[in-house]
Amino acid sequence: MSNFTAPSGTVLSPDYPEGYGNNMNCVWLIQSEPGSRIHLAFNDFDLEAPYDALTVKDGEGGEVAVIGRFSGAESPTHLTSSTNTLRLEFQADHSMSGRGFNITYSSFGHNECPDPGVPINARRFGDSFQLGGSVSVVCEDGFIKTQGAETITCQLDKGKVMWSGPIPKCEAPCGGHYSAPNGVILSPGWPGYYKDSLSCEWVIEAEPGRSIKITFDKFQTELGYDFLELHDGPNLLSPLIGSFNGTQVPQFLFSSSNFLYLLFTTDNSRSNVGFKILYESVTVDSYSCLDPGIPVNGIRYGQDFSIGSTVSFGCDSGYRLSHEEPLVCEKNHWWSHSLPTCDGK
Ligand SMILES: [Ca+2]
Ligand SMILES: [Ca+2]
Repeated sequence: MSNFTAPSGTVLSPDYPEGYGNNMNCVWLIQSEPGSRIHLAFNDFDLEAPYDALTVKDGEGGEVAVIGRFSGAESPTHLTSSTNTLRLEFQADHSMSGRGFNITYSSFGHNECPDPGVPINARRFGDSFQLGGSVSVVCEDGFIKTQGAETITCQLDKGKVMWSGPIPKCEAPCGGHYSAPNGVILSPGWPGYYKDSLSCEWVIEAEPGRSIKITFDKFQTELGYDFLELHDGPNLLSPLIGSFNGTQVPQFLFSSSNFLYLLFTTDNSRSNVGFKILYESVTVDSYSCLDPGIPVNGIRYGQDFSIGSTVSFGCDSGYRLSHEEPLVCEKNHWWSHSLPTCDGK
């Protein structure tokens, strides 16, 4: 049994995150100042379901309430006690283990709310956690709020001081319709790995008469199984610009119209970091094509992008061009072919 009496700290399962042992029976007792309460934030949680479990008990002596029993990957993100004593009991059976858990606790006063921390992928404004205080959370570019309101207020609710709603959470969405002049599209789960069996659609819309420029800031998917398709128009029926997987993407791409459609599909196993794509609405020059870009691990011959001109490409040693045809800037301001890639030999 371990005792914690500091105002804040971290509780880790044995050997976290390598996996705990078998036949475990561990107890952590957290005690804060009389009159204060304790807040738990579950940063990571993975136990063998349903055989290994963590039970959280609130109180001491004769008045102990079980406020949660958790197994598998199912844990709340936050938990708050009503008393100044929390008891965490962890039991593991005779075989198999998960990653374990990483929980941080902090104590807070009678007339305050627990420190909500700074949610990941977000910025927090305000640091008054006292009764009547409020904090706001704004998601970083590319993320949307999937839980909680933008502003939470520390208030009295049924005799208990608590936040007016759940602590906001910002996540990268699976799809959406974007019409800002510029922005970011992230694979769901970013900056972590994306999930299996996804089918996410994004539509980027610029003002009529403008084009959309896409820049690949980061791209890595499971080679041969997880694809990002780009179509030159508003939907799946629009002409295909390219279907990308692995790490081979052009530096950037342009739409010929004011719409761009993106479809990300993943199969049922193995994932990767995914992608970070920047988009911006640009004006097309009426006498030329847009910069076609340069393949990763390659070079371009030719700087003239006016209608009728030609550019060609080469690759660094060890790489081979996916196609040899030069690109010709056609009358519709669109290159005759897609940008070749340089593939490892
Ligand atoms: Ca087990
Ligand atoms: Ca996959």
